[in-house]
Amino acid sequence: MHILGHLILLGACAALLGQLVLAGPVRCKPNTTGIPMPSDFKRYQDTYQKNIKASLGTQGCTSKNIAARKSWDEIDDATRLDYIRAVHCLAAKPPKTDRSLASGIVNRLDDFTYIHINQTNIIHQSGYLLPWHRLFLWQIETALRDECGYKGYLPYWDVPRFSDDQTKSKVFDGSMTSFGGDGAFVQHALEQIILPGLVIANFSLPRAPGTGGGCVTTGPFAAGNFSISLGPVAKPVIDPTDKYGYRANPRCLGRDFHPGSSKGVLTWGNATTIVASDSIKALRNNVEDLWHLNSHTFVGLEAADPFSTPNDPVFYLLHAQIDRLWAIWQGQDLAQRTFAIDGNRTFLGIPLDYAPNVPPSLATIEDPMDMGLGWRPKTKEGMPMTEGGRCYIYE
Ligand SMILES: [Cu+2]
Repeated sequence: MHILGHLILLGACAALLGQLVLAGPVRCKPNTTGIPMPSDFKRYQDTYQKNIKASLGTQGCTSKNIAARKSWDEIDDATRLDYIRAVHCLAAKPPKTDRSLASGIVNRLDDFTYIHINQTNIIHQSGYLLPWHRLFLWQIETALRDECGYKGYLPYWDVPRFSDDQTKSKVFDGSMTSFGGDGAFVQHALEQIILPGLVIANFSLPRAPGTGGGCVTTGPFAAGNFSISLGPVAKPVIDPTDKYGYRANPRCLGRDFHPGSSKGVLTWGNATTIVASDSIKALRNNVEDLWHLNSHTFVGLEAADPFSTPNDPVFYLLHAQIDRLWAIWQGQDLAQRTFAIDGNRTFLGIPLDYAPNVPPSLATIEDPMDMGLGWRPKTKEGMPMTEGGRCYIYE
């Protein structure tokens, strides 16, 4: 896989050099593509970056060691290939989770998918959404670097830049330096998928058919290059003997792009509304209503299963974009906003049928969160970007 990748990198740069001999100065760097960032969003981003930089130096995070998380479209092919190589490396490593918890766990990536499934009804449509996923992203970034030698930091999918057509992004252009494209087209209809675990029986969400529905056929995560095991969990019919999809179910990675969830929806306008939110309540509602669900729905199928969604490796770039929006919002006023929390302790405040001791009341920053493998940090540990081992800025 990585040998092929290097050949493609050399090929792409050589082709570029060949053209440039005729056409102008040599540049093996990607260009800024897509819909340009509007000046109002840029103002919020500039303020965030300025305030973060001004806050550095007291907690071991300095202007010298701060990590820059960049757009997948703005990093170079060597970094993209290194990231993809490291994801495959985690997929080839044994898991750390006790398999008696979920017999379908086969590799190190499944440790992440497992705890996400296990915590889904607590960490979505709740007060923990943003801090839990912030620590989750940091954990995979650390695993990619420390266990698989990835040299860069977690990239983000610059969703609003490509809201008109996400296949124009290097994230989804189908090349070996992307996450591949859509799934193969399979005729399918709208379904209601049931979310298990909530005391409201058969609580379901609609899932509209998109332009794919089958296996990803291009790129490094296409069928044959990559497989997944846990889930799916949210389905039209739940199997009571395997309610959370913990049994092995080896299969290809499927997608079902839904352009209607992106075009006119995942726009710079809505991104600006999110970072301009005037309270934590507005921020959380805007993130959930304008962005979070829609970005999962755009990718579709495995990525749109609220439980086992990390099965799609693009999950981490999708959530880095959400983490970036929260970071920019926090960065407008770090003193007032870093530890702001809003929301319940469970999905929409609905009690859970398996955890009667998790009260559906309001979440606090002192509440512990379960990150898996025995790590139970307080919610407030998942909030600053430059403390407690976290040290990063979105560029
Ligand atoms: Cu999630």
